[in-house]
Amino acid sequence: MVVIALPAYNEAESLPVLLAAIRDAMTENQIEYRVLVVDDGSTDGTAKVAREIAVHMPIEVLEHAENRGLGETIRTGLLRAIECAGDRDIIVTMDSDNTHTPGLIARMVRGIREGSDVVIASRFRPGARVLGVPLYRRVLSGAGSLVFRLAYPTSGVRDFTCGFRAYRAEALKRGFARYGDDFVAEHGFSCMVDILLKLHRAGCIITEVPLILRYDLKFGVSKMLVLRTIRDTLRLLVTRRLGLDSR
Ligand SMILES: Nc1nc2c(ncn2[C@@H]2O[C@H](COP(=O)(O)OP(=O)(O)O)[C@@H](O)[C@H]2O)c(=O)[nH]1
Ligand SMILES: [Mg+2]
Repeated sequence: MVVIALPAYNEAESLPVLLAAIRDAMTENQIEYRVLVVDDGSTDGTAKVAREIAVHMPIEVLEHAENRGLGETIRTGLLRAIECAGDRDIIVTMDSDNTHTPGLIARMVRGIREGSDVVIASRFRPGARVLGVPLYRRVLSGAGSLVFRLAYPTSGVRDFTCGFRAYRAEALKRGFARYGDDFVAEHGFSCMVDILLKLHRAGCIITEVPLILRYDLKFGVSKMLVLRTIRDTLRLLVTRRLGLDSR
């Protein structure tokens, strides 16, 4: 089974489109699945929309009473996902803004079955395409990739920050067993790097498949706080690189 955890903050508009695309992709590929929508204190009825669609689809809705940020939302989703998942199952995270194509999940699942513990949908592999992303964001993610590849060479990884990933459930279970809630210690968008560096340290095999990022189909504006994400990510990089955290 594949458990798809969707962090969602004010995504009432995009969820119906994304969830229908997930259902189609899973049906086409005959993949047994369930979706966990984690509503992070949205004010636009995100949870209500998700519950309505749950009548037709295997969806569970989790709710934070108030907005707590992407890190805690990912943590809530992953913790629930490892509860539902057996060791052989696969846990996928993706953005809820309709920019990540669920059709790629089948390939990511195959990557796990072929021996990876983590498969990243990557903007930096041959065949990847990035549509509709503003230039400054492309420069930023390119620079992020370069800095991490130089400072923290991680076999198989070029895209450290993308939110679209598949994990072997057993690898995430080991991560939470080792670090507890601190497995996802970062509160903001830097949580994606945080998780990856910890899984790498735990000896996970990480590979990538090319992503076609459809930012041109995005509903609403980006919720990433650019300066805060740069600051958090650099701090994380320096702390890890200098070994200031012992784990
Ligand atoms: N839980 C939570 N999720 C958020 C928050 N901000 C953004 N998200 C979600 O994180 C994902 C990434 O945000 P998005 O706006 O797509 O960022 P971008 O793709 O980098 O421009 C989406 O699924 C959002 O709904 C937040 O404050 N809390
Ligand atoms: Mg997005």
